[in-house]
Amino acid sequence: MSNGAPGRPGSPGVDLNVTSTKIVVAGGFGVGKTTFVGSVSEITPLTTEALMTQASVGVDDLSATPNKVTTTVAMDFGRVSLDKDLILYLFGTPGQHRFWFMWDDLVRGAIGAVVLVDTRRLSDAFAPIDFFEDRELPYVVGVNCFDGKMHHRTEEIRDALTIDPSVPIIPCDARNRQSTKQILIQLVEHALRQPSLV
Ligand SMILES: Nc1nc2c(ncn2[C@@H]2O[C@H](COP(=O)(O)OP(=O)(O)OP(=O)(O)O)[C@@H](O)[C@H]2O)c(=O)[nH]1
Ligand SMILES: [Mg+2]
Repeated sequence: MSNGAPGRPGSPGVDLNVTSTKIVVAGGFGVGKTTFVGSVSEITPLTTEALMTQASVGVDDLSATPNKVTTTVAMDFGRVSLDKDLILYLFGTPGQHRFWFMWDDLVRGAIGAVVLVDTRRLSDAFAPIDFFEDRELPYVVGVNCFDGKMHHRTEEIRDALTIDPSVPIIPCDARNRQSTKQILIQLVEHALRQPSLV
């Protein structure tokens, strides 16, 4: 983790006890990444949404999210203070496969990731989980409960996606700040348990 306090050490207003770090919010198309960053960020999030057009018909599956009219074409960015001396900078990935080439740049320097999954489309989670497994970046799985329902139990999700028992799988509502903040707290705790960060 790096000290993210702006300005020179000793400058007025600079708190050297403040630590800032980078977190990635990833997952398949339309699982709620932009919603997650927007609900938890204490600054107006930076978004890069583009309108979905006719060109995406047959390419992007909107059956689970029929009200979705935009998609992220580069990244989401937000900030959240977990407590008075820990600031997280959140980077949300684009979900469409054609933009996945950006993921490697987006994860550079991150201490961990939230992988959001939608239990109605569990198979979409394989590729994002593989991505973080391959790079050995700590991650937690956030199960975004669309319509308040989890279509599979936590242990069924773990089995289906062959997720290691040490990886937290946490139900959430991406629209709810308390819920998304809890996931970030669990991610930081999970990342701190990794031998490479101790
Ligand atoms: N009912 C419900 N709708 C949600 C929830 N989270 C997101 N949505 C809706 O689902 C749609 C997709 O949300 P986004 O946040 O754009 O998803 P995304 O993962 O950023 O999508 P891409 O960037 O296109 O991959 C939007 O219409 C949201 O309003 C949720 O927890 N419950
Ligand atoms: Mg998005």
